[in-house]
Amino acid sequence: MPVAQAGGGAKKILYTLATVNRIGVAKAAKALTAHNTCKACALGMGGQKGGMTNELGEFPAVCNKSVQAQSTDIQDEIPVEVFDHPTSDFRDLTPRETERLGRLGFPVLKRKGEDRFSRISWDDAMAFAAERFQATDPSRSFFYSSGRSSNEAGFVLQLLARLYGTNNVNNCSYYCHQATGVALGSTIGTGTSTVELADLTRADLIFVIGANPSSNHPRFIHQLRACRERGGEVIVINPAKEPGLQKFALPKSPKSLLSGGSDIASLYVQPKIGEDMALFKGIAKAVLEQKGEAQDFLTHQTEGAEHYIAAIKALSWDEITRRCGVAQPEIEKLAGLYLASENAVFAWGMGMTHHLHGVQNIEEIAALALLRGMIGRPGAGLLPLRGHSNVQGIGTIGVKPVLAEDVVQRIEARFGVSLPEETGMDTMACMQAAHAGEMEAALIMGGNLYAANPNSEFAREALDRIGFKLFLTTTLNQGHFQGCEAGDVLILPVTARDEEWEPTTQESMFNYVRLSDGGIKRFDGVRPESRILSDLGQRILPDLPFDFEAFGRHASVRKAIAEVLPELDELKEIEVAKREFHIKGRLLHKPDFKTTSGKARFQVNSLPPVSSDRPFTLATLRSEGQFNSIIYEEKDSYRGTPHRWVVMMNAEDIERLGKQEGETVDLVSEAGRMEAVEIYAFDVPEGNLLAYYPEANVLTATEVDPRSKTPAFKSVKVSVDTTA
Ligand SMILES: Nc1nc2c(c(=O)[nH]1)N[C@H]1C(S)=C(S)[C@@H](COP(=O)(O)OP(=O)(O)OC[C@H]3O[C@@H](n4cnc5c(=O)[nH]c(N)nc54)[C@H](O)[C@@H]3O)O[C@H]1N2
Ligand SMILES: Nc1nc2c(c(=O)[nH]1)N[C@H]1C(S)=C(S)[C@@H](COP(=O)(O)OP(=O)(O)OC[C@H]3O[C@@H](n4cnc5c(=O)[nH]c(N)nc54)[C@H](O)[C@@H]3O)O[C@H]1N2
Ligand SMILES: [Mo]
Repeated sequence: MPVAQAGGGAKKILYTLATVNRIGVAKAAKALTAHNTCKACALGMGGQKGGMTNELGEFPAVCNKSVQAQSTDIQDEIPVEVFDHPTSDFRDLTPRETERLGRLGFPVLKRKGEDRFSRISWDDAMAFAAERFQATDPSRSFFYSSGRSSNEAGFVLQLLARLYGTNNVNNCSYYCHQATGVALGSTIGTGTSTVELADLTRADLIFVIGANPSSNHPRFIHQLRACRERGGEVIVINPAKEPGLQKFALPKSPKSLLSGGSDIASLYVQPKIGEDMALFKGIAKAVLEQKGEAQDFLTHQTEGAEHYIAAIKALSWDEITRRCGVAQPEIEKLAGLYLASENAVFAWGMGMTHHLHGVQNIEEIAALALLRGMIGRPGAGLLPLRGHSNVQGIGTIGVKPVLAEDVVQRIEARFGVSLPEETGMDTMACMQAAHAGEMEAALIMGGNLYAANPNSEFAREALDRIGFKLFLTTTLNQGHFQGCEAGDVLILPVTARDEEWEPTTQESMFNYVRLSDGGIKRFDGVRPESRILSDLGQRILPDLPFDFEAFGRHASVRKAIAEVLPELDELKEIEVAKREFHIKGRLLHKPDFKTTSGKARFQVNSLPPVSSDRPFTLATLRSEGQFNSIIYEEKDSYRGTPHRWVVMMNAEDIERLGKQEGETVDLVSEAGRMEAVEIYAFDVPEGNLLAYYPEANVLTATEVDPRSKTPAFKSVKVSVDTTA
């Protein structure tokens, strides 16, 4: 078993220094101190308070994730000679090498039947795109966005799609936090965090469930550390013993560096992958046995508590412990910490959403919080740890297949138009339709739909069957080259957030809207997404009662958003007032739930079915050196894995398979096979495996959670072939 090493600390400082050196100190300093929201996670750093400050105006330290994110943006332009190579040469590159080609500085087109991309002018590119969309039946098209684009670009994207004639509009949250939105809707009536950053400073207990913030939300670690320092507790629930969640060396704190790291988790509980629901029910059972429920709150502020409590009582300790693999005394210890807390915050990530029962997982978290009245007061509540820096904003402003009825009415009244009535499709439904040959055109704004998708072979085939793909991107990725043979593919280069010609806005995971100044000029040939979309709209929608070109200007877009979404009213003034704000009606400091009855609802769920198809359950996850499909470093400096082609496994399982660390095996699932992956011993429950995303998407399946339409990226049934 490898020795667990403290994350963060000296290594990170060295890494930051090395990255900054590579990209030039002056360039990096400008990128990091300008007033723009950080491009990495959704914690919401930066904005008007300055490059590296949070929403409380604190300036904690440089986050190396921000440096990483900037490092790809401030690369040089890709030389035009590179496009002399056929697309097959690009497919030979690793994701890291593809990203490291540089920034795309001009439009490139590859026509059906051709084997390479060539440079074309902006005018020809826009004319080509318009012609292709005009020749397509809108119901045979879809519009996808990742979560890095601005609110302004997102709003224009969805309006363009709907006026063109389709509701097939979606974003990466269908592969991310959609289960959260559904579960919070069914329990508390809103879909996002109930707490703001300031609430975290008042919490005396923070749960970190199915998330690895040491790599993915490093700034959140500061909050956890601060909670411990004031005597509070941090409970981690994660099958994998993540080194960075046990101890973390804060680069800012010399004391924590010298002593080898500060404690993060007070208690680290390791349920089996996919079996958290049993654990949550066990905690509730222990709370009830101690008569620790908030009776008054349950009676006056909630409904359905009696059914939930009856179901918990009916579930035996035997079944609970057998399913989750955590012993009763440990569950009782955990419940004891919960019972002792006055303000508990429940934070969670992809370990909760990436299952066929993702929605149920989160309904159980909500129930556990409601049981002790932990939602609807300051210092306590629910905190989904969001992914992309503006994924929440992209959803808020309507890049989703179904808009609320009142929003549709306001758009129709405001613009004098009528929107399509067919129900739009989620991301996987669009990919399935593409695979069935039913998609003629797709507009893909940011992201990497190939690498993000489960079952890579299916994804490649699906993308290849789309007649015309229009990509808007800053850098190239494998998603532009995998499945690019059969159709026409046009790639347009866009400005990064800090290069936008006009200010843009983003929404953090705390429902806080921030303003980014933009304005840095690095390349001549790139254009803002909103300009490209408004140009396209003007070309394909010449008969509108208004001029679509106005949507290339962000002040007009923000005015339109504020009129359509009254909770974003302050957006109208944000550029002038420079006043960032919380979206109305989201934070719950009082128990006024947004359900029809005004009460929070308990949902009763039975435990997920047990599948015995294959002996192992594999979770795919992120390493320290990546941002989703963008790979910065092959090794994982927290977990100690030397490269990405590894499977992390319990030491007993390695022995049982007659293998040793460092030897290789094949992983086999219904979807595919990962060959010759190196075994790496790791502290996970027996029968559980971990491997890195996106490489392991060769193994994941396209089946989705029926309620959130999210694939089970974290519970893949696999066999281990030792004969390879
Ligand atoms: N640097 C960096 N920052 C990022 C990203 C990045 O790639 N790099 N990605 C961004 C995005 S889009 C997102 S969505 C977030 C993702 O942030 P996280 O949610 O932290 O992402 P993952 O690494 O996929 O998985 C997190 C944890 O889930 C655990 N897990 C797996 N299965 C289970 C289970 O069944 N139960 C429980 N309790 N835990 C389980 C894994 O062991 C792992 O520690 O981060 C965002 N921030
Ligand atoms: N097996 C497995 N699969 C997963 C996951 C998992 O944990 N396991 N996680 C899922 C999750 S949570 C998510 S969110 C998805 C991620 O899905 P996506 O958001 O679709 O993918 P990313 O890898 O984040 O996209 C990176 C690309 O975005 C582009 N880009 C970067 N910055 C900008 C910009 O400013 N503007 C524009 N237009 N483009 C830009 C670049 O081309 C870059 O290569 O993957 C999902 N897939
Ligand atoms: Mo995500």
